[in-house]
Amino acid sequence: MQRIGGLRRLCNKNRETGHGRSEKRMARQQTLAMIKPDILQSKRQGALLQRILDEGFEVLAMKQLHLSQEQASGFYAEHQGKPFFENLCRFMTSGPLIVLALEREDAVRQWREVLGKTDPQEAAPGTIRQLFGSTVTINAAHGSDSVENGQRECHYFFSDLELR
Ligand code: IDP
Ligand code: MG
Repeated sequence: MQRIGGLRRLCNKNRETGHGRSEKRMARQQTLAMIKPDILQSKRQGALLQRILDEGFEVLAMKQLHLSQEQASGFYAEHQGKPFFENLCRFMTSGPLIVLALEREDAVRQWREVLGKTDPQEAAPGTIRQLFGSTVTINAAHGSDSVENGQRECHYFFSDLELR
């Protein structure tokens, strides 16, 4: 009993001070991914989901939806007024898409890296947008761009209960 108590205190101490193995661990994060309508239209959502799993992301929650104009423009509110906004919303409402709350260490940065740059022509070889994307608008998938936006965007589509 004594030893177990001592061990627990040591573990807690490491967590507080950042000493020991825990120091090197990145915090687990949640990020929102979307498999965009072009991929469902061409029946490649299975391949894209497999890539997500192969990259080590845990799927916390997932659902297929057909967004309304209101839902799409609400989700992309930060882009309202930009020249591509109308086209973006038209594309995102053109057919069903899949939203996924993903979790892993350093999830936001890792998922953006796997996704590649917004424009598939500029995305690095092997990234999702380079492999699956067509144009700067029709670019296969979405990823949150910060930890804060990851939380906000996951909660746009999922309840607290679904996100554990
Ligand atoms: P991101 O998806 O890489 O974060 P954002 O700048 O947040 O890129 O833009 C949101 C989405 O709007 C992009 O994924 C893409 O579908 C579309 N988009 C962004 N920039 C352009 C553009 O310059 N022309 C056309 N569509 C764009
Ligand atoms: Mg963005």
